[in-house]
Amino acid sequence: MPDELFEKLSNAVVEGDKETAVDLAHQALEQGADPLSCINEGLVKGIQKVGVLFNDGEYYLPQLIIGAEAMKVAMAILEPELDSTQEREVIGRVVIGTVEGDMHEIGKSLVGTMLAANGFEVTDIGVNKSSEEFIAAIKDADADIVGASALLTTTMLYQKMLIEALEQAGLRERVKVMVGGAPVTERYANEIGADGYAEDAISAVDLAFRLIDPST
Ligand code: B1M
Repeated sequence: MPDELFEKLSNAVVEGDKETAVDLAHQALEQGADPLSCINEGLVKGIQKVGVLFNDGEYYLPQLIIGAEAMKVAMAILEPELDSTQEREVIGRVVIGTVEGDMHEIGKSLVGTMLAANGFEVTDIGVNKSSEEFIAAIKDADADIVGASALLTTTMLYQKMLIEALEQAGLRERVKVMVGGAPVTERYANEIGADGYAEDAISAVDLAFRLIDPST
């Protein structure tokens, strides 16, 4: 029975079916299923499959978004039920946000959700965040990685300013910086001294793994 339930949860994410994902998460808890296994064997498998389909060109952004959303709503039901003794192994702590002056949140949230789905502890500080707000969150979360998203050519500059602010705050050695967003390029990331650039949410997860452990 649990195997069947896990498969259904996985399928709900693959199909981006939020309603079914929510129903199944409730059903799982009612039936006494282990919430951690529901996440790892159901939702994570589903979002990984979505990632593969996206990489293979069978899925496009909309499917990636609705898959991540279906995962997010089911996670919101299952996560509070996890015993403190069975917390998932945390790969690393990430603070993510959209930079100052920029209200675009969809891509940033998708990256955050995908990182969380892959075992990172993610603090999403939202949009239009100043360097000071990023820095306060990095300190609060004791973050290993900070992710700055920018969707406007006019706000990309704030990714550079964040790196400068981290240097001034003496945090640059302690925290890896990853940047992304539609106008951002690998070249720009190198120019401003970021540790990495990711084009999309799937490569952001790969990058985060590499930033935590360069041998992966
Ligand atoms: Co705006 N907008 N927008 N917008 N908007 C763009 C970005 C634009 C390209 C549209 C256009 O003109 N073709 C253009 C920017 C032009 C430029 O600067 N070169 C633009 C503009 C001009 C504006 C306004 C100035 C419009 C106006 O008011 N005159 C205004 C600015 C407001 C502000 O921020 N101050 C504005 C407002 C808005 C809305 C609020 C209406 C809305 C955002 C709603 C929301 O987020 N809640 C909006 C939208 C929806 C878009 C488009 C249409 C779609 C953006 C999106 O969500 N894409 C966008 C056009 C486009 O991108 N084609 C556009 C889907 C999302 C999944 O992709 O965000 O790229 P994306 O994220 C990807 C990758 O980039 C990457 O992974 C994600 C997933 O694969 N990624 C990262 C993103 N962040 C990452 C971080 C990482 C790693 C990877 O590490 C940390």
